[in-house]
Amino acid sequence: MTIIRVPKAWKLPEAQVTSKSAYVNRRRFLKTIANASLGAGIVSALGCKGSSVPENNLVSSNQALTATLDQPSLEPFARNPAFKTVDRPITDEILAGQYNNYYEFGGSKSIWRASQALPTDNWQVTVTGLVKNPRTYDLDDLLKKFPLEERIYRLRCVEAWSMVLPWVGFPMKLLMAEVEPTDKARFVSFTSYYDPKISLAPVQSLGQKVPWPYTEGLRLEEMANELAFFAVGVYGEMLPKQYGAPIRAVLPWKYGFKGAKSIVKIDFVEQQPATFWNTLSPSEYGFEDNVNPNKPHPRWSQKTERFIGKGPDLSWEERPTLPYNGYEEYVASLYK
Ligand SMILES: Nc1nc2c(c(=O)[nH]1)N[C@H]1C(S)=C(S)[C@@H](COP(=O)(O)O)O[C@H]1N2
Ligand SMILES: [Mo]
Repeated sequence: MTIIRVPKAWKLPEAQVTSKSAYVNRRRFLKTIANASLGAGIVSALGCKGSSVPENNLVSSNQALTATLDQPSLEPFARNPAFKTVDRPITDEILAGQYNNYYEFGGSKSIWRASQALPTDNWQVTVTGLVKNPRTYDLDDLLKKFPLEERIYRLRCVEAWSMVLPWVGFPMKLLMAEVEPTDKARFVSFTSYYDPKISLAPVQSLGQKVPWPYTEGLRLEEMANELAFFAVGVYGEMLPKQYGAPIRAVLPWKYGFKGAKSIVKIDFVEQQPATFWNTLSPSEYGFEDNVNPNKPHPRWSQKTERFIGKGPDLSWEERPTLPYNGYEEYVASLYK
C-alpha cells in the first residue's frame, strides 16, 4: 500500500456535533480561500481494482471546483435527530467535492471536472417492475412528494477510505409505500444514467468488457430499513454532479459502491439482479457486502480505514473499521 502521509497530527474536532450553521460557516470560509492552492497530495492506495496509481492534482481548491459545488439550496428540510452527529466531524465540502468515485467519468478520484458533462435537466426516474403503482417521476415530483430531511452519515468505501457527509433526501421506504411492491418482489435494482458519448474513454483498469450502465441492488428488507436513503442533496444544497446528481442511493452500513449515483431506473424484481461490480469481480464485490472489519477484501484488509475527513489539507487518520460502519443497531437483524 503506497500512501503519501500528510504530516499533520489528528486533533479532535472542536465539538463532536457539527451543527448546520457550523458547516455553513465553514463552507463560507472555504469559499473565500477558494483560490488558495493547498499544495498537498494523497495517493489512492487501492482503487476499486487495486491499482496504486497516484492521483494527479487531487488537492486543489479553485473557482472551477467551487462553482460545481455551488448549488441551489434545498431548505427548508428537517434535521433528523437520530442522525445529527457521528463520532467524527463532517468532511470538508471542498475536499469531498474533489474526491469521488464515478467511473463513468474516469478511474481516478478527480472526476469532478469530467462529471460536469452529466446532463441533469428534466431528470426522470422510472419506477417499474413488480409494483402496484409503476410511475415515472420528474425530479420535482419527488422533491414535492417526500419531505426532505438531513442525515449525517459515515461513508465507507471498499477501498478503505472514509468520510462523513451531511446528506439531504428521503428514506427509501417512503418511495416503497408509494409504489407498493407486490408480494412477488424480493429485490430492487437501481440503474445509473449512462451515455457513452459523455463518458470518458473506457477506464482501462476495469478491463475489456464493462457492464454499463452502472447498476446496484438490494434485498427488499434492506431497502425498507430505516437507514436506506435517497439523497438529492448534500451540505444543504442540491447534489453536485460529481456526487451523482440529481438523485443517488446512500446505504451507510454498506460499502460505498452499493450507493448507485444519478439513478434513472428503480426496478422491483423477483430474482437477485446483476450488479456492476459484482459482474466485474464477484469475489471482490459481493451483492450483499456490508462494512465488515473481519471480512478482508481478497486483496487487502478491512480492519482499519483512512478517515480523510479532517480538513482541506487532506490529512487523515487511521481508524478501526466499525462493524456495519457503526450502524449495527439498525441493521444487524437483517443478517441473522
Ligand atoms: N453510477 C455510479 N455510482 C457509483 C460509483 C460509480 O462509479 N458510478 N462509485 C461508487 C463508489 S465505489 C463509491 S465509494 C461512491 C462514492 O460516492 P461519492 O463520490 O459521492 O463519495 O459512489 C458509488 N456510486
Ligand atoms: Mo467505493
